[in-house]
Amino acid sequence: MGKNVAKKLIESHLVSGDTGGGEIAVRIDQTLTQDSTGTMAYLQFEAMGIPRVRTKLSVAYIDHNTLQAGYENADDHKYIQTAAARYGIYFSRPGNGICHQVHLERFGVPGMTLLGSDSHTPTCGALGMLAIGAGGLDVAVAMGGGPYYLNMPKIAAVRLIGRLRDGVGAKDVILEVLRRLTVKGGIGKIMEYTGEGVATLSIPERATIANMGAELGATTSVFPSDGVTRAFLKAQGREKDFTEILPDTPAEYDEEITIDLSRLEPLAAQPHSPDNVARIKDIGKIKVDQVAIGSCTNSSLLDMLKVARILKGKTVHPDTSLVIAPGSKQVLNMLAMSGALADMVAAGARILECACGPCIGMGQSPATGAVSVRTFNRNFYGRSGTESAKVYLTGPETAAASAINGYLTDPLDMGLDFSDIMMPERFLVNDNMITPPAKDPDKVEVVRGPNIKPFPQNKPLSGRVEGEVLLVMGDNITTDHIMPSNSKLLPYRSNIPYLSEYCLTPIDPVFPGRAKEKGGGWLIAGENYGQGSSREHAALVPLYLGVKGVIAKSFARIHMANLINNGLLPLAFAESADYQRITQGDVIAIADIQAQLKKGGNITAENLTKGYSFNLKADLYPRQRETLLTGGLLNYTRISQKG
Ligand code: MIC
Ligand code: SF4
Repeated sequence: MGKNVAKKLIESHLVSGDTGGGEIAVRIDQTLTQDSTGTMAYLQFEAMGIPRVRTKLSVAYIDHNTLQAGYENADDHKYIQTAAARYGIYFSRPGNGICHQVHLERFGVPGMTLLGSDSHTPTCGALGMLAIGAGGLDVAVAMGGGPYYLNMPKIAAVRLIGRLRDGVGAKDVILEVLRRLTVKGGIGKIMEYTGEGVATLSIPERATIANMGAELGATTSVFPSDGVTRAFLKAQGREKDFTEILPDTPAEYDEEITIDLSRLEPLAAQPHSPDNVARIKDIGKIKVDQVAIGSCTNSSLLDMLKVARILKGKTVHPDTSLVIAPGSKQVLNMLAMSGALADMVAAGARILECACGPCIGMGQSPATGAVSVRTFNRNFYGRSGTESAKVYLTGPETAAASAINGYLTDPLDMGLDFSDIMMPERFLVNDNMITPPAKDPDKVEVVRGPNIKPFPQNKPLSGRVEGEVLLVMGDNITTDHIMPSNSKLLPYRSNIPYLSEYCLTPIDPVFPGRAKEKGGGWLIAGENYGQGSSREHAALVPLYLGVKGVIAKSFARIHMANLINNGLLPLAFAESADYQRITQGDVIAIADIQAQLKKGGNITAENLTKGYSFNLKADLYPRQRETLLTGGLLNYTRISQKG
């Protein structure tokens, strides 16, 4: 059996380890950051003392914190802009678009690796890249030329057959995968799309699917780089970046599912999880108060042209608000030139700037108890900024049709014909909002506004680790629970003391006060703790509050790495029944952590309050154990650099 695409990409970048399994390290060609994680990533890069990035290309995007309700966001933008100029990084100015959409259009290169401080970085897997989301510190290390360490994933094939019908889109493909596999189904895996159906999907459609692989918990998703990829790059004026990367025939996969595109129907993820998927038909004609179209999942030109077609000559329902955020300046500019933007405006759509916007709660919070239909990728509880809102995730066709009718509408009932909506032969290429790094970096002063506070750093781990259980949580806790993000909190991503006042408050409003009063302690959780965003703040803020570690049934990949990188213990129950025995307030102690971590294998912990001991799995590689013992990745990197 031959090799699949994912294995080819990994092998061509392998620095250490073995693709048969275990920990591997890959060389990183490109990095991306956005502004809500970027400030911290550049502060960490600066703390490493490296004068200039050592990647082939690094790009800093401004797309998340664009609601400038005070000086804070603008100060962060200035810091990132000046740091980018000084350290050799391209700077995508606010207004230029959402990082993943712009990177796909202007920078992604088949065959290369990309590490981004955002969980949806896998979007560029659509181009045949190995694109992985990580915490800011991992990205900082990659900018400094260090490899990225990960557990060798299993490669799961998603075999596509048939062709999508008009009205059924790429979003329905990934919602179907989520329906079958759930938000835990991709953990430890790369999802590789293969089969004859792949050739029927354009690059933006592939990008929608790769993007939302993040919601499966997958390490990344990849598509082959084929004739469709070449045509897309050519239309972007970048044909020279094309290399063909196909799976061998036949290629070997660890597992496989098949999806018949021609049989898919319009789907929606119902509140409050991306895997709570049902057919639009089965959910029924519920009243829709708000429709939001955009985000890194569904904001391409093709998506927008379909939306404009549905809106043309109609008026948005009087009881429904429709907002549209095109994904990039290129998309918006082309919509304007084609007249499609005029159709949207005429129908009553409220056009937002090319940014994440409502996807991360930056404005457009729905009314109390409202139903909001969004083309986004996450509908976690409270993420829209309105806790009582019910958010449904759909494709753009369903969203636009529902905005017109005022109720959830199956686009198949609209008799749509998109046969004339095609990928353009040439996109409008105008990179005037991308600033190259300074030629004379020594002359650039990095500007730090008053909102930029030092970040907490851990100390080496030793002796006895003891503390109270501060909170016991259930399964699938998201980083939006641990460190909520909304228009009020996003401006403080470089101010950990301020953010700490909101840590875990969606679960327990008095958590921060208790953590401080007890002088820190332990967090207890069920399966898949820390799913969702790559935000390192979900580790930095607990660290600031004195949390020593998290004991869970299992962890989401990026969050587990963020805990280790910041010197917080991620330990798993050896017996899941032990989870039931722990209650808030119990005192848990681990004797001689250094010796226990060094010896490998299970760690023994004691519940001093209830008087029993129990085993914890430390599923960690030697490098991760060392990182924890030195108090996190920054200390570890400094020591290994000296070393
Ligand atoms: C998200 O979609 O949750 C974000 C905001 O893009 C995050 C990054 C962040 O928290 O800053 C992500 O997905 O990594
Ligand atoms: Fe931005 Fe939303 Fe995409 Fe995150 S998921 S990068 S907030 S558009």
